[in-house]
Amino acid sequence: MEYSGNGSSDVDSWKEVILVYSSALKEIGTKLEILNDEFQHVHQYNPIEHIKSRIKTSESIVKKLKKHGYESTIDNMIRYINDIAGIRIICSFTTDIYRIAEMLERQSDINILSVKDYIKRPKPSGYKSYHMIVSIPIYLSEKRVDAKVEIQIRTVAMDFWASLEHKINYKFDVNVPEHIKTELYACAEMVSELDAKMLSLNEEVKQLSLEIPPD
Ligand code: 0O2
Repeated sequence: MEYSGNGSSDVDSWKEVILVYSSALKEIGTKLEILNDEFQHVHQYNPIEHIKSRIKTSESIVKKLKKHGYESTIDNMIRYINDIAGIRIICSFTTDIYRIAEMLERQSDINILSVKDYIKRPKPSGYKSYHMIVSIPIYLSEKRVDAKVEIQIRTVAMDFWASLEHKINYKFDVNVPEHIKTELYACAEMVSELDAKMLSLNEEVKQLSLEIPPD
């Protein structure tokens, strides 16, 4: 059953919404920790550098609803805002991104609702990241509800770029001067080059360590 709020007073509904989405973040967070630990056990390597999660602020939710022309109601936020619960997974290499996405896709209780691959098709700004909207069952005392979570997977370098670009957009209230946009786009290209270089270097080192016999 898709989560649709509890129909009681606004304050109670809001508390339940936060509880459900926080639980969804915990569930996905635990799954990721398990995958990372198991990967370390099998391959002696951690694909995940770190994870950040957050519940979208009520102000940002209202702003987004307004932007899309919806009234600010609890029903509308559950139905139309896909990133009330958001989790960001930061990895070292682009190959890790697809590895993590595949590991999540294989989990039978995670339902993939949509995927946007901004690595294969970057945004005009230069933004790169792999986005998934998933839903996950949450078992409350008297019902099971499915809560949506936005998962963003990106490399350390992509994350560095996105954080700065986000700060710049905020500072200029989206009216970013053209020359800064151009510079940012050029930096995004450098990020791609750096990611590709680091990946090939790592592959080469892996190959060399395979060739070196142990003592
Ligand atoms: P915040 O403050 O990070 O939560 P949507 O509007 O989400 O329904 P959209 O725009 O198609 O639909 O979703 P998309 O493209 O998957 O982007 C969702 C999130 O990705 C954004 O959330 C940002 O976190 C991030 N993002 C997308 N494009 C850019 C970009 O050009 N630069 C940066 N720095 N981040 C981006 P919010 O809600 O916009 O913001």
